[in-house]
Amino acid sequence: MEFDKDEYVKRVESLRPSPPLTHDLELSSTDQARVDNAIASVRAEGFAIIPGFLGEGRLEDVQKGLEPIFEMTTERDADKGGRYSGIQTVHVHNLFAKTDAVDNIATDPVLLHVIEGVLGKQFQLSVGTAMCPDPGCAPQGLHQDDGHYPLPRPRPPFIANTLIALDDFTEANGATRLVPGSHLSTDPVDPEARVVFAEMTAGSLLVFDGALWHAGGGNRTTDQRRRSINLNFNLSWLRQQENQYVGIPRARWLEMPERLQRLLGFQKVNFLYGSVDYTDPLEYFLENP
Ligand SMILES: O=C(O)CCC(=O)C(=O)O
Repeated sequence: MEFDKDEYVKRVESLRPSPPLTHDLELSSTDQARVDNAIASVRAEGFAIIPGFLGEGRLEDVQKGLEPIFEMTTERDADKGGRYSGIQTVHVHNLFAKTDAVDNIATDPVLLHVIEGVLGKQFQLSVGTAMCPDPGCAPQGLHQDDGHYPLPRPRPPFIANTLIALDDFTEANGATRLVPGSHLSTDPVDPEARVVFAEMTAGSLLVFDGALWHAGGGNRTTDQRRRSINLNFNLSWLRQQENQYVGIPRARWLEMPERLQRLLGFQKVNFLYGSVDYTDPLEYFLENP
């Protein structure tokens, strides 16, 4: 690449903060009330459920669109190593490289406004996963999703995690177990702590603070899968769980709408972080094949 000094100075002078991901996304008064209630509940209890987040048509479309993805899930015997114990269902990661069925859900206005309310204006998608504890899957152990960032607590929320139910979540088929209020605790939770089950109908959204102690429930049924889309968001100045710049092929990036490209990581934050040569990373990526 040729080096042009004047061009370089022009770029420095044109640096501006990126608009937030919710830019131009208006909410109806009903949706605004749903968002406000969800944010208040995440702050107080650590989690919230928004029933009917996906209407019937969108739910059917995504159930169908994700059929090939859920065929990829498999199981492993966790007693042989790794996390938890018993039979565990292996999730399908790097979701946006494998399908576009979730694109319009990831940038849904209600979802983005809720995440902004929990994390503030600078956030990104850390990892997208299809999760599906199958019949016979053992319960996970209680854990926090933000435990991989080794900083002392208390601290502001680093992660807002979501599960979008594609089947009804019931205690029997493995609804997520949550310890209400545990996101405010600086000590590890008592393994016998009182849990609530995130029972909800298909199409509902569960959102929780990454500091909340929680676990996938065991699936005691013999015939019910518990499918969900897991969209995990973090502060955009932290490292993402999944390296999506490497994991998502260039051709797939190019077909995405800009808001989704930015959500998945092409953002400049805190003045210069994430930029390339004083240039917005998305502009740079598009101009340099
Ligand atoms: O599937 C769930 O309910 C939660 C899964 C989870 O917390 C995890 O896999 O870390």
